[in-house]
Amino acid sequence: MDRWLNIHPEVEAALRDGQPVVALESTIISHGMPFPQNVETAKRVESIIRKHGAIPATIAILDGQIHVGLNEELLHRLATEPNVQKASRRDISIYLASGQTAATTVAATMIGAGLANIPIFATGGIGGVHRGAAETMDISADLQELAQTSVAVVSAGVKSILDIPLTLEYLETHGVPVVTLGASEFPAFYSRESGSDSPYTLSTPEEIAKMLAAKWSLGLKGGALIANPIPEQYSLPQSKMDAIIQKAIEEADEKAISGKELTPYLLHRIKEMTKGESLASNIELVCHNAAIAAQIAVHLVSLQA
Ligand code: PSU
Ligand code: MN
Repeated sequence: MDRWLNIHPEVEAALRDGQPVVALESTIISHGMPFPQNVETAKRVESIIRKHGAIPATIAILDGQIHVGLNEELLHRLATEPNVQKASRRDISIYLASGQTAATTVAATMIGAGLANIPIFATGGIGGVHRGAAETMDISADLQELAQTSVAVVSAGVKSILDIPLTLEYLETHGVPVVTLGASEFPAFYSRESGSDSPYTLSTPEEIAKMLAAKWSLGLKGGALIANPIPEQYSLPQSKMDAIIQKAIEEADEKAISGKELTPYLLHRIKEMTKGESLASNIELVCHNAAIAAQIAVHLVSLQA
C-alpha cells in the first residue's frame, strides 16, 4: 500500500502519538475556488485547525499517489496547475495507475482519510441527490461513501443545486447519522434555512464526539454527516440563491452537461452569477467548519484515550 499512499511525516507522527488530526479535501482547491483565493483559503483553513489543537491533513492524488498532508508547494500546485483531474471513488485507481494528479472529492478524501485512520474531515458542502435524479439517477458517490467509510464529515449542509429532502432520505436509507450543530433545520450551505428539518440536533462539538465514539465503539461502520450552519453574518438569502441556482441548472440541462462535470459546472456558474459574493460566504463557512471539526477531533481523542 505504501506505493500508493504517502502520509506526510507530521501527520504520521500525530496519528502515532494519538493526537487529533483533521482531513481536508482538495476538489474545493482545484475546482471549487479561483486562484489565489483557493490557496489562501487552503492555508487559512490549515492554520485554523492548528489553532484549535489539531493537525491538518489535506488529501489529494499527486503524480499517482494518494497524499495525506500537503506542504505549501503541493497546495500551490493543486491551486494553479491546469490539468488537475477530479477524483471520486470510481476514479482513484485510474489516476493512481496512470500517475496522474487529481483533486479528491468528499468520497475520495474519505477513502484517503480512512486509509490513514483519520476519523474527522472538514469541507464546505458535500455531493448528494441531484434535482431530477428520479430520471437521471445522478446521485453523488459521496453518499455511498458516508454509508461505508468510517469518517465523519463536517459540512455546511448541502447546496440547493441538490434535492435536499431526497438527499436526507437517501442518507436515512443507508444508515448515516445526520446531525446539525445548534439548529433544528438542516442548512443549505449559503443559507441557514433549507425547508428540511434536521434528523438530529446536538449543541456542542463534545456531544458530537460522544455520538461518534458510541457509533464506532459498537463497530457500526460508516461515517456521519455533521451539518454546521453558516454564521449568520455571512449567510445569503435563500430566495436569491435559489433563483440563481435554478438558472444554472436550466443552463446545464440545455448544454446536456452530466456525469462528473455537472457539479463543477453548477458551482462555477453560481460563482459567476453572484459575482464573487458567494465566494466570500464560501470561504467563511469552510473556515467555520474547520474550527468545529478540529474541536470534535480534540474531544474524540480524549474520549478514546
Ligand atoms: N458541493 C459544493 N462544493 C464542492 C463540491 C460539492 O458545494 O466543492 C465538490 C465536493 O468535492 C464534492 C463533489 O465531494 O463536489 C461532488 O461531486 P459529484 O456531485 O460529482 O459527486
Ligand atoms: Mn453526479
